[in-house]
Amino acid sequence: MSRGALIVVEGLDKSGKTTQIKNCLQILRRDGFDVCQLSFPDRTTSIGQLISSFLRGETVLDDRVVHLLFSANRWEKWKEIKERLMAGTTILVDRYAYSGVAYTASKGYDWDWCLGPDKGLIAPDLVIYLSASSKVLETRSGYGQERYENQLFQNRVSETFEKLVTHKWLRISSDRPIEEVTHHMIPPIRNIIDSCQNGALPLG
Ligand code: T5A
Ligand code: NA
Repeated sequence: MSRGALIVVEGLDKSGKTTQIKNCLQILRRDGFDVCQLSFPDRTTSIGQLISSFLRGETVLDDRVVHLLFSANRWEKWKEIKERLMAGTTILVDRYAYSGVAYTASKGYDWDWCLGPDKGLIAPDLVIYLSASSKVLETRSGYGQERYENQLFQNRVSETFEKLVTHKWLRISSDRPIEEVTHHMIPPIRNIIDSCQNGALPLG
């Protein structure tokens, strides 16, 4: 039985991750691929609700507590992710451990400490980084409603993301029409699904 691919989409707030994953799912399903979506934070769990309330500014929590909650929120999906991949389903994930490091390290916390809690999570087969300047993103609808959505902090997060980007990441500019971004995402996603199905990539 061939496994599915774990594909992560990262980027600053309002870079279009949710929009792009929705479009990609639609196209891939139309073409017969077995694909599903997960998002982090997953606000539906009790841990996710704590995070959501913090992001909306309704709860005050120590930054380190929040960091650990974000990580716990991924760990509570670990088993489900593994089972779905093994069953052959490809998962498109809206943010993952990279966001965890990028946002907390941008507040000045120790890099290794930030990495620690997520160690052992399943490694993605592909990370797509949707890049755009914080100036562009600021104009997108809904911007500014949650805690980290201000240019000063987003610029710092952007610099921290740059430290996480490796040659294996695919950087796609999201400062262009939605359909154009989708058009650039589909071929590499198809390639990685193929590689996983023919066993070229072991589960990380
Ligand atoms: N966080 C997250 C941490 O601190 N640690 C962690 O471990 C994790 C996982 C919430 C916050 O939590 C932080 C990061 C975040 O600050 P979230 O729920 O993913 O994380 O919040 P956002 O990133 O803000 O997610 P959004 O859903 O709000 O933004 P998206 O998904 O990037 O953007 P999207 O697709 O909703 O688009 C936003 C708007 O822009 C338009 C869309 O139509 C929409 O109106 N748009 C475009 N407009 C023009 N051109 C394009 N190409 C466009 N693409 C989208
Ligand atoms: Na946000």
